[in-house]
Amino acid sequence: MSSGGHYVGLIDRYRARLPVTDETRIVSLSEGNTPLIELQNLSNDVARECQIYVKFEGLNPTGSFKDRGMTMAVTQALSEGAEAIICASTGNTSASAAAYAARAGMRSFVLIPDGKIALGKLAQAMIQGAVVMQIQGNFDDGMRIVKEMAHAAPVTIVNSINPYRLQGQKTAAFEIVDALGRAPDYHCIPVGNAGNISAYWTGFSEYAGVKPATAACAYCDTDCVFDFAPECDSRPVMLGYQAAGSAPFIAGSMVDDPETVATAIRIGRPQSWDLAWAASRESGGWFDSFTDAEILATQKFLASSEGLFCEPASAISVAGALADIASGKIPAGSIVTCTLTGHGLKDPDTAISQSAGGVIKVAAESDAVKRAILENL
Ligand code: AN7
Repeated sequence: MSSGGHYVGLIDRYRARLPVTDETRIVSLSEGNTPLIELQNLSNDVARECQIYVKFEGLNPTGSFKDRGMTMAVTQALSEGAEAIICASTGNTSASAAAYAARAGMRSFVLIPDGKIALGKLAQAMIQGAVVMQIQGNFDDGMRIVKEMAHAAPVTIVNSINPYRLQGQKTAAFEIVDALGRAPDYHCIPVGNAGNISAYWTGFSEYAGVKPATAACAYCDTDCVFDFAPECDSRPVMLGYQAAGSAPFIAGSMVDDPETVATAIRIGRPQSWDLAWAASRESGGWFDSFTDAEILATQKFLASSEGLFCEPASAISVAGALADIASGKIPAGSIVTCTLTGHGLKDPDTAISQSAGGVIKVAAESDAVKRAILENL
């Protein structure tokens, strides 16, 4: 499929840096090319300190960043002749896998945790024709079983342990540098299974012409990044944020019973543990955690002050940026980018439950509506 100037997805846009050839049949929904939006309505103190931009990944075709990895993983699976894909998921991976499988004419199997999945994500997987298996366990249980299926059934795993996922996801870092004309000083990102922070580090490193010490490269272990002139001369410090009840990177070890309102990142045994630590160490970054109350307050702030409705897990990147600017860990004058990984519409229940009083019952009469307007101006 050739673009002829019309945007047809991230593989087409960055094909020289991705593991495809001219013959590859690309499975795409025109994902990527998401906006980088500067926050405008922060309190004066914070606003004076830094420029903060959000990469709104909720505007991908299935409403999350997972589409970047899925276009690459399903394209590869199809080129290898796979007939079916499988993943464990807290929700977004399943929604994306189901969509790209439908696009490719493949079967998809998804394992989701018992309860604790946002309604929108479940709806997506179901209507897009996935075989949805709700297991009596959490994401980590699902991940263990999916890995066992690699040898037990004819299915290709499309969780981020599939290196093609990270190759697709690294393009978000390219887009940020392309949009800013330089690398940010700090990049803030939610961490669950830890694939995305690893992919961003790969992307930022590749664009700076530096091979990361621990590379997440699907198709070679050579110095291929040096085939390109660098696009920028620095890499950001990588800051990974977790929910307090699901924070293995803060604990320094795996967590058995992860809990958080941010169900997307309710993960205790991240698969990309080593890659994420490498990204953090190499970049001089850190991990931190935030409570559910802090996560929800930031989600509400972004929606009500900036018009940016992201899901709870995504808001943690901005919670982290604001806290680290306030404490001085991120110095004044920095350019800070935050990934908003998923759209708020994914999880309407959580949004509604924290907006109590947001709906006023009014009689179907002009006077009553006028009174309500004047009382609420
Ligand atoms: C909105 O869908 O793991 O650290 O199974 O949906 O790369 O895992 C989702 C993860 C952040 C964490 N924000 O990214 C899944 C799944 C949102 C997410 C993350 C997820 P990783």
